[in-house]
Amino acid sequence: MKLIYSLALVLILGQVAYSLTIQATVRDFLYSHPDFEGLASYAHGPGIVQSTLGPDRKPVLIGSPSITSVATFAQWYNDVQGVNMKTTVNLELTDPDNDGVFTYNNQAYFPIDGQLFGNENNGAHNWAFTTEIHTTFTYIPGTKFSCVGDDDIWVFINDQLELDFGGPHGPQGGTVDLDTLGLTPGNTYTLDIFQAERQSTGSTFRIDTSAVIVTDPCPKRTAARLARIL
Ligand SMILES: [Ca+2]
Ligand SMILES: [Ca+2]
Ligand SMILES: [Ca+2]
Repeated sequence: MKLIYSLALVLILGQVAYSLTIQATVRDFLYSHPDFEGLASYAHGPGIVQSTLGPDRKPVLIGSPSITSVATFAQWYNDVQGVNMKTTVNLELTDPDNDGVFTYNNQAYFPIDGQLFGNENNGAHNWAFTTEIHTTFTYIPGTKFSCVGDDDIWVFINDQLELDFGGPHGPQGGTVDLDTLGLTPGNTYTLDIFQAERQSTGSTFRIDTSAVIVTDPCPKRTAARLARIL
């Protein structure tokens, strides 16, 4: 999975406007899956998954009344025939105010409407899905990473759980000050983001960051981005 710079193409008032595209895997589930929709419990909060990413680069379940079992949770971010279907979506982060903070803000996050298993219930949206993102960033002092979502949101930086908002809930999230993590400036670190939309009436997903300066197929663009932030 790659994070790709899409680049500096739009000139606004003489300034170059950059955008950044995060590639995500979205897996679709049916309402009949026991962890999605019509949940017996809406328990949410920190501590549902372990603080270190698993060796397969997936969250490791500790447990929650809102999640049926280790076996059902393992289906959230893995391909299981007959249980889920997947596609790839691009989340475009933009910086229209040119302050170096790139934002993806989707208050109606329905990336697979009319796709995969299709819309359920009233047919307005395809609810019940997960989002999985794996990428890397180059650490620069003074940068931050923010993520807010509905429902579950887990963000691992350098394989450690830094944003822990599991369970079905309204929009929740926070900001990681990357200066507090003991990272070495100029080094590259992993960033792994996991979301789940488990209960209808709302689905949101927002990322704000000045930090994600990632694996770019064009080194000149990466250099330009680094120079712009530094
Ligand atoms: Ca901005
Ligand atoms: Ca679905
Ligand atoms: Ca929801």
